[in-house]
Amino acid sequence: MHKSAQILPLCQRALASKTFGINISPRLSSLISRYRSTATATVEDNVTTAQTEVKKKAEIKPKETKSFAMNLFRGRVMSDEVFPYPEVLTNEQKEMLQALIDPTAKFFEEQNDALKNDALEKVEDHVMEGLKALGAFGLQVPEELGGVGLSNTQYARLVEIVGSHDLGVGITLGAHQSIGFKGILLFGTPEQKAQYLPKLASGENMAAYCLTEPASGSDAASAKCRAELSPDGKHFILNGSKLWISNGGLAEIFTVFAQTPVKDEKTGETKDKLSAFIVERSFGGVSNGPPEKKMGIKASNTAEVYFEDCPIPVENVLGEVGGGFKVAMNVLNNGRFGMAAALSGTMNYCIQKAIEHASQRTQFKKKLSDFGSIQEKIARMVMVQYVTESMAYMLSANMDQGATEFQIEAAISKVYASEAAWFCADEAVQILGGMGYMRDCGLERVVRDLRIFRIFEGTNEILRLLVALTGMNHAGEHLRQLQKALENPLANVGTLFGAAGTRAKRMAGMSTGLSLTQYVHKDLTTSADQTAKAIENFGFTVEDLLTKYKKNIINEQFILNRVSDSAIDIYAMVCVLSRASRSLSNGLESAKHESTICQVFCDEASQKIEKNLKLTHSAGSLKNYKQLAQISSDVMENNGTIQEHPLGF
Ligand code: MYA
Repeated sequence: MHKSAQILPLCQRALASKTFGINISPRLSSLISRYRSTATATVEDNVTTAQTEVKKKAEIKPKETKSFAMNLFRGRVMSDEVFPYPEVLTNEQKEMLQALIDPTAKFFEEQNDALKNDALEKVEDHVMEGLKALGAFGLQVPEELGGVGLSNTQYARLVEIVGSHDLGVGITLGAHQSIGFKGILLFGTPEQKAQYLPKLASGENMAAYCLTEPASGSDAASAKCRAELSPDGKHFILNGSKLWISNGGLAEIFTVFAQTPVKDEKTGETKDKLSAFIVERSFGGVSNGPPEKKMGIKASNTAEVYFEDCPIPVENVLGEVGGGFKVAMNVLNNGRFGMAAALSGTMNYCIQKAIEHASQRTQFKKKLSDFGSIQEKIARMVMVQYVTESMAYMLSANMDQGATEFQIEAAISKVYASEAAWFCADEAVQILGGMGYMRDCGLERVVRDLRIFRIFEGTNEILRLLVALTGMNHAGEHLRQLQKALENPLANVGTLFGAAGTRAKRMAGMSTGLSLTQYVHKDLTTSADQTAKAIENFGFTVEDLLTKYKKNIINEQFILNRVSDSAIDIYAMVCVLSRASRSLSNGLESAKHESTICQVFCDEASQKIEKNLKLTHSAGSLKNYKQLAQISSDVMENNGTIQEHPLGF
């Protein structure tokens, strides 16, 4: 019998069981009641306040997306963006990139002195001029507007070089083009682009991205800066201040986010909403504080920026009035691959330092590289660098191919890269020992420079929540659709067939049949199976969590962090599986090495995922989370640690 013929009666019987009390198996009954409770509860939570609105919402079909990460939260594999590992550069683009790589690397080797920039707390003037001459300030600006016209993938390859030499210079360049004027590239009108991009591309004008404020960091939407329309309707008058702005003391052009009163056409009510503006320093009323004294990336300028009755012509609204939050988020989403690429270069630098030392230094009559402890460190550094590189170029390729929903992948790449780079730098210092701790070695600066990467462009804590909640919201919408479909099973055979079949198999302890082997090289079959099992397990865990916590899942940060870590590891597994498979299939010289990295990484990651997913629901871990929260609140209440000193006084 065809499978659909079996499943549909099951669903009908299930519905009948609720309505007419027909006996069905306990397994199936539990299956259906869980469908019902999930979806019903999600809808019912809102019904009390706005019944009709919610009904309307439930009727809206949830979005289908090609994003691998979004689909992961439904326990599904959407292979389009991840298998095979994308190759997006045309021959012409490759040639152009190859022509740029050597001069860029040579420039950094011969002209730039990272330690000197760090000591001076600025990028040396001749370096800035040299970078301008190289076109480094307008890498992604279209050629007709004076830029180099690079794709995201080409840009990634060049910032990787910057990241391997000097993160202070990287932030100066990145704050300018990865986020500073990215809004103009993404949302600017043709007039705004023509007016601003040429001088930004040449480096004549520097740009800065102004989102963070003294009282608004992670909670970006709570910004206090305000822009009110002038009585003649020609200008917005901007007031307020922005904090820790990279290039804040150097920029002429600022992308500024400020609250503006916006009238809701339906209700007639006026509310404050963020709007994005292109602000020129020359408009007047713009000033900045002194350069901040920082732990690292000292060569980059960071300053407070003040706006006092700054008149912004209405033509300088970026996107729509009230649409600033969307602009802000999209700029950040679009910039994060650059950070992953730059940090992949930094990791290469750290690995190089570590292996040079480990191959030369002899202790106990053996080279350091012959000791297992050092071998493990080097191998792990190499693995996380490989993962980061694979993620960065997967993401940049997806963006070049026109992907629009990559916010989870972008957040994952930023989190993974910043933590992997921190690990690499720390291990490199450990391998070099006392020498690594000395300033002249270079690693000391890198460690200081890297610390900020887990904090800015979205803290890793906020991005972990973004990953988990964006994915779970997507999965939740589909669960709601299932509830609707169950109310009219005959008209929704397709929806019910897939979902009920998967769930029923799971309830029976069977695999849902999810497989990745068709996408990977045969040498990586075990890794593919481990990844498929992790995806299946992940999807079921997400569904269980949504069923249990419903919309209150947003308050369960201990659990969301484990969900997010699992999503990060699964995406990492898929990136390396895909890339190593391509290398094997193409017969690359490095294929065997990549395959080994892939196998170890997938094996360890699959164990970590299994553990993390258990930690989302096991009684012991839930108890621990409560106790951890208790410990924290006790200490907060006491305004310090509580225990008596071991000496008793
Ligand atoms: S720049 C400052 C960095 N600051 C941040 O990153 C702020 C972090 N905060 C946030 O991102 C948001 O406030 C969060 C949302 C995420 C907390 N993509 O109700 P909501 C949608 C698309 O969740 P909130 C710096 O550090 C969401 O779906 N959409 O909002 C300089 C919802 O839509 P809808 C998104 O609770 C560093 C709506 O928005 C996203 O208020 C310098 C509301 O969502 C998203 N991401 O908070 C670095 N998020 O209403 C230099 C939310 O339709 C660069 N939404 O359901 C270096 C580069 C490397 C070097 C390069 C070398 C050349």
